[in-house]
Amino acid sequence: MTPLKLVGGYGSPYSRKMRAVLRFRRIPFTWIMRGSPDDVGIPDVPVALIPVLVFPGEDGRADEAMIDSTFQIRRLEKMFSERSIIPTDPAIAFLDALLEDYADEWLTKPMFHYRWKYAADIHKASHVLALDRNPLMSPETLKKMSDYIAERQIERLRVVGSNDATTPVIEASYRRLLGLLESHLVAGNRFLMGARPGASDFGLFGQLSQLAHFDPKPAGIAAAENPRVVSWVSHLDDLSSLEVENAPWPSRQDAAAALRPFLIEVGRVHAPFLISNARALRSRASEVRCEIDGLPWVQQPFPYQGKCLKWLREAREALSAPDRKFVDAALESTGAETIFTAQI
Ligand SMILES: N[C@@H](CCC(=O)N[C@@H](CS)C(=O)NCC(=O)O)C(=O)O
Repeated sequence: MTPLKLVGGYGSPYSRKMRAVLRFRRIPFTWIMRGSPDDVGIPDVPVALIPVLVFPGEDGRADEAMIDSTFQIRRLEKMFSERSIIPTDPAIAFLDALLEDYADEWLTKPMFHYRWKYAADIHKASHVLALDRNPLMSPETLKKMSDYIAERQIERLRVVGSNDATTPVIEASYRRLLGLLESHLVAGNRFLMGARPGASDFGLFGQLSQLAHFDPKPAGIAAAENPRVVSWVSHLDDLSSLEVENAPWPSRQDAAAALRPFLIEVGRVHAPFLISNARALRSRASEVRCEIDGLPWVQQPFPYQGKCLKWLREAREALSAPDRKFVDAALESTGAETIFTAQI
C-alpha cells in the first residue's frame, strides 16, 4: 500500500495527535514537517491548518488531502478496521468523543496561553518552531522568522480567550487536569478508555505533548507535581508495540465510574464556554461574556466551537434510546449535561 502522508509540525498538538494515531494504528505513513524542504506537492486544503492528511489517489488520480483531526480519525476508521480507536459500544464512543472535544477545544486554551504569555515560553517556542522548518536556517532568517511567529501568535491569544481576566481559570484548569490524569493512572487505568486508547486519549496526548513536554512553564509544573503524566505522554507518542487483542474496551459501569471526574471537569469549564460561545454566535454578539469556575470569562466568539456543540448534540441525538439513557445517566449532575440541555 502507498503510505499516507501526514503534514504537520512538532509544535502542533493536533499534528502530534494524528502522528500518534497513525503509529498506534500501524498505518503506513510518512511524516512531513510543514514548511520544510520536504513539504512539496501537497494538495491544497480548504483552510490553511495543520495537520494535513494526504490519501493516495486511486487509479492514478491526484492525491486527496484533508484537515481536521477528528474527521481524519473517523475517515481512517472507515478505511482500516484493525486497532480501532473508537469504542465499539456507541454509548462509550459518545463519551470518548465528548472527552476528545474537551481535549481539542478546551485544553488548547492552556496550551496556547502558556506558550505565548510568558517570556521564557515565548522565546523557546518562537525560535524552536521556526527552526523546526529547517534547523540549518541562517541566524538572520531565524531572527526574522522567530520575531514574526511571536508577534503573530501573541496577537492571537485573544482567539483562545487568554487575557488577564481568564488567566487564573485557564491555569487552574490545567493543574486540575494533571491531577485528574494522575489519579486515573494511579487507579490502574492505562488510558481514558481503559486498557486501550480511544480518540480522547490521543486528543489529550496532543495538547499534553506541548504542555507537559515542551513549553517551559507548564512542563515545569507537570514535572514537579505530576511526573507520572509526563511519562504517560512519552508512552502515548508511540504505542505501535501495544497489543490490543486482549485489551477490551471498558464496560459501561467501569467507563462511567472512571470517567466521572473528567466529565465533572468538562462541566466545570468546557460546558459553560461552549454554551456561552454558541449563544454569542447566535445573537451575533461581539464578545462571549460568562462566568467559568466562578470567575469572569471574556473572549471573542469562536465559530468552529459553535459547530463542535452542534456536532456533539447531533451525536447524542443519533444514539438509540437505551444508549442515550446510559449516556444521560453518566452525565447527570456533572455539569457536562448542560451542553445538551441548555437553551442556545
Ligand atoms: N480542529 C483542527 C484544528 C487544527 C489547528 O488548529 N491547527 C493549528 C496548529 S496546531 C493551525 O494549523 N493553525 C494555523 C496556523 O498556525 O497558521 C484539528 O483538529 O485538526
